[in-house]
Amino acid sequence: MKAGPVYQNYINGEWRSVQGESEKVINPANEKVLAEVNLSSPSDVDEAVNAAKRAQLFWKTVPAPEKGELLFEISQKLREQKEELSQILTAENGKPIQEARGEVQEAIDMGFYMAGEGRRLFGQTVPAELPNKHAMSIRSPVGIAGLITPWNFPIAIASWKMFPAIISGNTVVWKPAIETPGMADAFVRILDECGLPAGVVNLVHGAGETVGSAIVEHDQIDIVSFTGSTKTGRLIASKAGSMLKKVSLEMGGKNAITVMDSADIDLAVDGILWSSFGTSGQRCTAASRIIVHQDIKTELEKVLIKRTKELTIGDGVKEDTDVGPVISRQALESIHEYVKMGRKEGELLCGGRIISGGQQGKGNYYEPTIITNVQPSARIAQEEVFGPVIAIIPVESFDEAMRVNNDSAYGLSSSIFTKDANEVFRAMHEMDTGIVYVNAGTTGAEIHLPFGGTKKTGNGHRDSGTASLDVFTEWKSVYVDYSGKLQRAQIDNN
Ligand code: UN1
Repeated sequence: MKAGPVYQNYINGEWRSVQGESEKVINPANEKVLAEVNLSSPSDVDEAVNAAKRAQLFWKTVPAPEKGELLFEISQKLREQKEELSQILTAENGKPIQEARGEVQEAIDMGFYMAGEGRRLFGQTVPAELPNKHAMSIRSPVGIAGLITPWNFPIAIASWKMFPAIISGNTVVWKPAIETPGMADAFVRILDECGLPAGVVNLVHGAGETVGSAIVEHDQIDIVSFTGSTKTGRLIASKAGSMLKKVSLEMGGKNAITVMDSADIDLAVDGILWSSFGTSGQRCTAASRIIVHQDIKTELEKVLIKRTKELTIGDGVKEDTDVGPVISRQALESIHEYVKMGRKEGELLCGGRIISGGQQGKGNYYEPTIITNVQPSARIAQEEVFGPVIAIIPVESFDEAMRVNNDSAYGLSSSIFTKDANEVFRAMHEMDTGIVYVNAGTTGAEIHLPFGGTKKTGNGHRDSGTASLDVFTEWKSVYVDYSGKLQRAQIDNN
């Protein structure tokens, strides 16, 4: 059998293999080895940081519209290679090919969007308090950005961080997830082919505990942007906090879809299937709680069970697959443990089994699972499962639905299905998450709006949208006094 590729570091514009160990990259659909990845060491991270440091001196002086031209070319190249990139994504991550194409499209969109920002990067010009004085705010780069990104959206989330970082003059040390190094490799090859100057983006591979920590703890890294688990985010926050670094965190979710009594039931079921079982529930935005008005609960459950059983589960390379595998054997087992616990906290309506029976080589498939009559405080309704599992929570009123929606440690995305206009506006204001959908599921954020959440989902920052420029820039206030005399602010100068 032909050996797969061995993914390397990319430091200062050169591909380098490192001395350390390698790890296998596994296709979750069939558990075959796709490739190997060279694990970097803290000294590789140090080299990457030094390369980024040198490159930043030059990169910050390149006019942003010129950087935008380059981003435009990169985005065009991503578009040309959309199909190849999508195939790599499905092989490594398992998501159905249609979804993989959607994810690559997000990266393309983010590239074009940030290319345009090269001609904006707005600050503000405001009146000064004193005569003959000009006051304005401008953006300047934070410096060296350490990006730590997850396997569930290995190119979209990377693009949400990478493009705003580089358009605004930062340079980057990127550690993608160990499960999806091929996607990162392909992305960086495109940056390289398009002529991104050496050192502007550097790629290292490895585990969070070693390579991730080396990035976070490096004193030359000025900002860390992380998407991943709340547990890891907490560690990063405390380390970065004690080093007084800027840190942007995007973490867990326990997102709910509320279905009110006026809702179009078929539409709500479409929304639930896509948001809960699409991507095998492995989105931060996935819906894992369904809050249902009791008057339509029986009807909704009937349609939902029927439609869930019709889903096609299998290898994501097939065009008609609705639900692919989950990322790993370990994930499969963790999901199953949650379902065992959930069955005690509610009533199983369908699913609940490891399809491959846990047999090695059969792929990591889990049945889409519905558990009903769950209390809002149950663990299955409070903890992130990150799999195709939903808990149905019955409610008696809109007010109760809002209370249950907000009864979560997390705050990423919420959705409501209703035909009542007052409920639409009330939900928009009362749902306490960073993203709210009306008559659509909890997934499907667009890249030109801020992406992120409240409470334990994040730390107040946002990915994508112009909000991401606030993460990767510092505000600088500039005062130009052209009066020819010393004017003292806040003091009577007459
Ligand atoms: C994620 O799950 O972390 O809104 C990202 C969505 C996608 C991105 C999800 N556009 O579901």
